[in-house]
Amino acid sequence: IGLRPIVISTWDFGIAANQEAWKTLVKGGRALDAVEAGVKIPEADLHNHSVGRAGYPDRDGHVTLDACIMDEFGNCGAVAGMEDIAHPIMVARMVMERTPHVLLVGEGATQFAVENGLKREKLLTPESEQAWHEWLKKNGKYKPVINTENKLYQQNLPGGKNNHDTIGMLAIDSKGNISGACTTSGMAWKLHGRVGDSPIIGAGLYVDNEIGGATSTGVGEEVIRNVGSFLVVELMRQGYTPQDACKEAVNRIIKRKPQTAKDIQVGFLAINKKGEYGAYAIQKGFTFAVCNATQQNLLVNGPSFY
Ligand code: SD4
Repeated sequence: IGLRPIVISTWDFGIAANQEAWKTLVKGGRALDAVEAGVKIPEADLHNHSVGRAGYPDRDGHVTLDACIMDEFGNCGAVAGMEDIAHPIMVARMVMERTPHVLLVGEGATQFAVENGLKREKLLTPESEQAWHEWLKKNGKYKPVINTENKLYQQNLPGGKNNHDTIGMLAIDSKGNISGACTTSGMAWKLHGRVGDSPIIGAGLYVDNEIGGATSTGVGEEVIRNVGSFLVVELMRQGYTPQDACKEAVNRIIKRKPQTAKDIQVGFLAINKKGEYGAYAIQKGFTFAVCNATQQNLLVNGPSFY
């Protein structure tokens, strides 16, 4: 704790993502480049059905991707409900650096990505399509399930031990600058057009280079309602430790909707300027990965309310 550079990210697929980010950080590179490179690993992973390519589709069979990125200057970019582009985090960064805008959605985001050199391609894999057909046969109604992508992953890939969900990543580089990235295919079987917290600056991700950064995973609606990641950073500004800030943000969600909160998962992950980190979730089972000069693949079980 307290060591910089450092990179942390949500869930156990964060270990591999952190190691990729570390390659940039250890060379003295910028945190922004590190988080972009890091989250591209789960975006490309075909075994991962909740981020990027091979993500589970929405109710109507469309794979729609959400991502955002934020740097040490407060620059930010995002895409939401984007189809047919394998690396939404790259597009989010292009929105940040090449347009006067923050958020592009749907076909406009895809067009912008293509104009900027990315390939339009099919992201729905036969495996994900089959899982969708099975879901349609079974119930065909959308209802959030705690750590849902994780359970679906394990059902669909026997022997798969990993948790798989949205990846949120926060890094501090050797200059002490902070950046963050967040990318997801959103809740599996969501309504077409539904956008969660992950591409919303302040909800799924927030960075303030003076204070720290925060990111979230779980049912995005509850995170948006409470402007979760912004709240966590503001609490750290008031002196909360990263873990206490995450805990207070989770408590707000529970207090506002206790009946809903019982049945859903939301987890926050945060880091402060000193490189201290912490997390807190509504339900058990929220893990996060830490990588710095002394430990490359630490996996921590986040504390939880229940
Ligand atoms: C969303 N927060 O779209 C994301 C997805 C997620 O567990 O993290 N699911 O709401």
